Amino acid sequence: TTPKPKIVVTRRLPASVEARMATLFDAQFNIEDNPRSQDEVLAALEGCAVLVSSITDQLDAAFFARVPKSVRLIAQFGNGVDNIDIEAAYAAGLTVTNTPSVLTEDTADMAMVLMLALPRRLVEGTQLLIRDRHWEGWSPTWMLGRRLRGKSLGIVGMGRIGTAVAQRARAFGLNIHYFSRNRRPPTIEEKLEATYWADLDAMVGAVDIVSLHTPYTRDTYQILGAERLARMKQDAMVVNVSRPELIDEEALVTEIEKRHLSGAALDVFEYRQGINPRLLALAEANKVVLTAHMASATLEARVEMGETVIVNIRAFIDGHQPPHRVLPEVHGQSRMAR
Ligand code: 8YV
Repeated sequence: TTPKPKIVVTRRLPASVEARMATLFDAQFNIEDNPRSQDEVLAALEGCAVLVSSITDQLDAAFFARVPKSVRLIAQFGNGVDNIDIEAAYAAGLTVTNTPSVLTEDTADMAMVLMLALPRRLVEGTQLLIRDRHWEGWSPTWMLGRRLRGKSLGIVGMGRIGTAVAQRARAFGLNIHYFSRNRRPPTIEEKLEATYWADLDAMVGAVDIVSLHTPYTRDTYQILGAERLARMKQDAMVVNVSRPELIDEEALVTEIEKRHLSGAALDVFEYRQGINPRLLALAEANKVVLTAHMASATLEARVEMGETVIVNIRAFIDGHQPPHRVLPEVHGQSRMAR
């Protein structure tokens, strides 16, 4: 029998996924689940064919310059691949895959949770009771929020996740607008009752909520920058379940502090140099709702992501085209491409 392919998995995965990987592959797991340095990953990879990476691994050009010759595939556990220099990977003769689709619906659900949480004062309502341990009781003007129905939603990036958000948002009575690299066919636009905008500046200035669903590539860095934020409607709101780098966070904070924007609901924000204290202050004042990169964090999605990684690895090892190959010309230029 041929020996099992050697793989390195950089982070802990659900037990059922690791168990299946252990039967199919000669797998090295990261029992401590600590984010590993590039040197540690490179050392572990010696003689291995596949790296199962995730967002916490920085796989840049320097990494691919040093990656052992035995390594042929980077199988990302995740949809976003902004931690990988895709061009450098292919230039070094490697293939890159990801795990799209299986996290689409859960991520879209979280976008709706966030979109509703702020205007319907979800976090504030809970915190109040925890703080006071007491409630005076209902009154007609108690905790009035604002309704979502009838408002307009501007989706930036109408791919799988953006489309799933549009479907949900329709059911909540929102009017759907979108900007996207690729305009969707008329049948899809009709089904979603979505209005396409070729001009992002114009769309951003016309909607009540801007929600980001584009990957972080070279073209999307701070796609919601200071100028666009300044163009947004009075009392408009921002939702982000994608990547922090899509927003000029300082400018966002300023627009909320100035009471131009009503707030933001963010699953992603800068944290590596510390979470912005002004952002936290706005969260304390219930102008901002923060969750910490949880949009796809369901057990079901994580298991399916693991299964998708396995499907990609097996196809690749068997000499077939892995089903979820990431190609720079389709995905967009990697943010790290020079
Ligand atoms: C994960 C994600 O938390 O898939 C993505 O792009 O952001 C999340 O599903 C993480 O990236 C796993 O690597």
